[in-house]
Amino acid sequence: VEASIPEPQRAAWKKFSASEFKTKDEFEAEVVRHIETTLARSLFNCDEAAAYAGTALAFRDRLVIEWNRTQQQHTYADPKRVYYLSLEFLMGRALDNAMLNVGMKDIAKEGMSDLGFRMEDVIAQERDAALGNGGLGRLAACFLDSLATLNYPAWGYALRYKYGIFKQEIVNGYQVEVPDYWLDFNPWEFPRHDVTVDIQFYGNVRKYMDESGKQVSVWENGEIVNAVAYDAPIPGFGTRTTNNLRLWSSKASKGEFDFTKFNSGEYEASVADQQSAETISAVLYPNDSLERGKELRLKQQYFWCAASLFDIVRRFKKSKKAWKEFPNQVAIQLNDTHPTLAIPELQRILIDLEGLEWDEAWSIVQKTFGYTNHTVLPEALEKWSVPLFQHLLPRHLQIIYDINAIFLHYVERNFPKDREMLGRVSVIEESQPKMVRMAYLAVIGSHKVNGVAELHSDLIKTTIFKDFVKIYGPDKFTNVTNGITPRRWLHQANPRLSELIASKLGGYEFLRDLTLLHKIEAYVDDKDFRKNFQEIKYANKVRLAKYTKEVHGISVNPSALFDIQVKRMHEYKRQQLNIFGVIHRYLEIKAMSPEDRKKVQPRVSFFGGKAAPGYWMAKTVIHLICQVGEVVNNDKDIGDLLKVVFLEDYNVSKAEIIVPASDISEHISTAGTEASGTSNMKFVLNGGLVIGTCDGANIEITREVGEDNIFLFGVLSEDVEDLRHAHFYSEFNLDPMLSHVFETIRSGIFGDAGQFSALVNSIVEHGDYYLVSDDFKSYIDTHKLIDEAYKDQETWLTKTITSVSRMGFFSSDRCIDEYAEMIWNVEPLTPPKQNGA
Ligand code: RUG
Repeated sequence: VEASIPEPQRAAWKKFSASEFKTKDEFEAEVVRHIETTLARSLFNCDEAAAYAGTALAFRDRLVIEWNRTQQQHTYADPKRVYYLSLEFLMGRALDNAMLNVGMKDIAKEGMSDLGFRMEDVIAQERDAALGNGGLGRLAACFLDSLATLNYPAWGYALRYKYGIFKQEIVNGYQVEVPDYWLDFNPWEFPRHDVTVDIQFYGNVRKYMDESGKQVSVWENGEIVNAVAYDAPIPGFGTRTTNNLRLWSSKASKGEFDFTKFNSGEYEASVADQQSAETISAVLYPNDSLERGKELRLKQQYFWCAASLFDIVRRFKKSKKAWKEFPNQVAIQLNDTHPTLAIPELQRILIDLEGLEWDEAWSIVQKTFGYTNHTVLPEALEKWSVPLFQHLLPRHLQIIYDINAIFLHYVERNFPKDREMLGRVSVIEESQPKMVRMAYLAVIGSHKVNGVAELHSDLIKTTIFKDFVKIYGPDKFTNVTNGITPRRWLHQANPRLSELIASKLGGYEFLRDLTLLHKIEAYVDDKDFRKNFQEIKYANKVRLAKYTKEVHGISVNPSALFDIQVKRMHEYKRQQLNIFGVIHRYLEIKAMSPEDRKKVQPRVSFFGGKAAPGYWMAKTVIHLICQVGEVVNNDKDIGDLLKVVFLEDYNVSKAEIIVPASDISEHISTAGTEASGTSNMKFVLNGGLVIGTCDGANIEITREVGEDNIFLFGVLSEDVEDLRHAHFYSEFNLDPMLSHVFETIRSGIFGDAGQFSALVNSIVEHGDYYLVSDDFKSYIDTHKLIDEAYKDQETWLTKTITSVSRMGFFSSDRCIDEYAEMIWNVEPLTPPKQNGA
C-alpha cells in the first residue's frame, strides 16, 4: 500500500505524523491544548470535569496512534484473528486503565498536580461504561485486556447501547431504577460513519431455480435498518498492541426523517421510523441469567450478529483467499447463546450470497465458531418462539430447520435404538408455540463448547448437553476456567499492594505473568513485608469506611471484620442466606450479657448489587437488607459490634474500592448453580479470604490456595437434587435458629412483615429450592470459625499472604492462552519495537 503513494507525499506525511507525548511537559501541553481548543475552556473556567476531559483526550491521542499502527500491522500481516462476540462488555472507567497500561500514570499525576488538580479527583469524573449486567460482561472486558496485552489480533463486537445498565437508587429501602445515559461525553469512542451496514428484518423468502438448476433463496421486501460502527481502542499492558472494540449503533436507513410527512404537518409520523430504528440499540436488557423472549431483544441480537459478520466477511474478502481458508483466518467466539444467530447468518451469507454448496458452507461454519456456556440454570437458557422467528427472520428460520433436519438424520442413523433422543436434542422444541433452543443450535454449529470452571464444565456434560456428548463424543466439550485481569483488579484497584509485590519481585513483570506471585510466599514470615501488607489492607478498609460515611452516612469501624457480598441479586446467589445469618448474629448479640458482648468479634456486613427490575423476590431481599440495617445500625446495644450496609449502585468503579477492603467475601450460591463466579478471584487476589460453597471456581480456588485458607460449607452439588426432592416428600425440618430468624421477621421489627412473607414462604412452604434451610447451620458455624480465626491476626495475615501468592492461575491471560491454543488456534503477533520498521 505504502509503495503506491508518491515519495514526496509520504515524506510530508511522515514528517507531520502525530507522535505520542513522552514527558511531563509534553503531557501538560497536550492537556492544556485540548482544554483550550477542543473544549473551548481556559485556566479560569477549568473545573475537574474539564480537567478529566483534557486528560482523557490527551491519552486518547496516544492510544489512537498505537491503535492505527496495530491495525496497519494486522492489515499487512493478515494473521488469523479472533472475534469475541458478546452482547455485554462491562468496561468500567477507561482513563485510569489507559494511563496504567501505557505506563504513564506517574507522569500524568505530576502533570495534573502542576495544573492544579489531584489525579484521584480527575479519574472520579469519568462515568463507567456499563454495557453489561454482571460477571458475563465483566469477563468479556477482562478478556479484551488480556487479548491486547498478549498481542493477539482480536476484535470485540457488541452493541452501542444508549443506556447501559440502570443506575440503582435506594429510596426508603427500595431499589429504584434510573436510566444511565452515559454518552453525554465519551471521549473513548470514534464514530465510523463510513462503516455502515444495511440490516434487514421481516420480509419474505422467494425461491427459484437458476439456469444451472440450483435452488436459490432470496430474502426480500424486508425493512432495512442501518448499523453504524463506533470504535473504542483497547490498549494492552506494557505492549504497543492496541486492539479494537466495535460497537454498533442503529439508525434509520431512510435518513433523518420523512420530509413528505413533515411538510404535510404530520410531525410525529415524520420521525417515527427514525425512532423505531434507534430503539434497537437504545437499551441494555437488565436481566442477569434470565431470558424473557422479547421481540426487541431478538432484533438486537440479529442486528449485532449480522453487522459483525458483514464486517468480518468483508475483511476476509479483502485478502482474496479461497472460502475454505475462512476458518484459518477467522475464529469467532460466542459469549453465551446471545450471538447464536451468527451461525445461521454465516451459513446464509455463504450459501445465499456467495453461492457455496450447503455442505462446504456448513463445514466452514462449524470450524469457525466456538461457544462458551455460562449457566445450567433453566431460566437462563435462551429459547425463541418459532412464530416470532418466522415473522422477524424468515430465511434464518428455514436455515435453522435445515440444520436441524440434517442433524436429526445423523442422530437417527447413529442412535437408531433411542427414538426419544430425537425429541430431546432437536433444535425445535415441540411445545405450544414451538420454540428454537438456542443453546442446542450453538452446540451444533460450533467445533468446541466450553464451560467456565471445572465443576460447571463437568455439569454441562452430565445435564443440559448430556445427549450431545454421546452424539459428538466428549472431545467437543472442554473447560476454560475463568480469570480476571490483574491490571485492573490488582494494579489499578490496589496500587499499594501492587507496589509492595513489585518491590519484592524486582518489578511489575508479575502483572504480565501472574504465576510469578508464588515468589511472595517466601516473604510470608518477613516482618516488614507482613507489616506493610497489613497496613495496606487497613488503609483500603479506611478508604471504604470513608466512602460509606460520605455516601451512606453510616460510620463503620475499619478495625471490625469487613464481610462483603457484592454481585447481582439473585435467589441462587443467596443473599437471603447472608441476611438471615446477619439477623441471627444480631439476635445472638442482643441476648448476650454485657460481659459476653465484650468477646464478640465486631463486624460490618456489606451488601451490594442490582436486582433485575422485574425480579420481585430479589428486590424483596434488598429491602430486607436495608430494613435490617436501619434497625441494627441504630440499636445502641449493638454499637460497633455489628453494622449492615447496602452499598447503592454497585458497579465496576465501586468494585475497585470495595474489593481491596474485604477480610471475608461471600460466594455462597447453592452448589451447582454458579457457573464460576469471578469476584471470588478478585477478593482473594486482594488479600481477603472467602466463605463459600463447593461451587463454581470456589473449588479451584480451594485447590490453589489450600483448604486451610478458605472457609467452605454447605451441601455438595451431587446431593442437591435429592434434597430438593426430600423437601417435598419428607417432613421439612426447619433449623431452630432459622425458625427464630423467621419469627423475628414476622414480628415486624424490620417493618411490615407482609412484605417479606413470600420470601420466608419460599423456604418454609414452597420447597426451599435454593436449600437455604439445609445450609443454614453449617453457614452459621463457619462464620463462628471465621470470628475465631480473625481474632488471631497473625495467623489470619499468614493465610491472606499465602492465598495471594497462590492466585497466579486466575489471571485472564491464562484463560486467553488456553482459548487460543485449544479453541481458536491463533498466534500472537508481536508489535515492532518503538521506532522500528
Ligand atoms: O453466572 C455466571 C457466573 O457464574 C460466571 O462467572 C460469569 C462469567 O462466566 O457468567 C455469569 N453469567 C451467566 N451471566 N449470565 C449468565 C447466563 O446467561
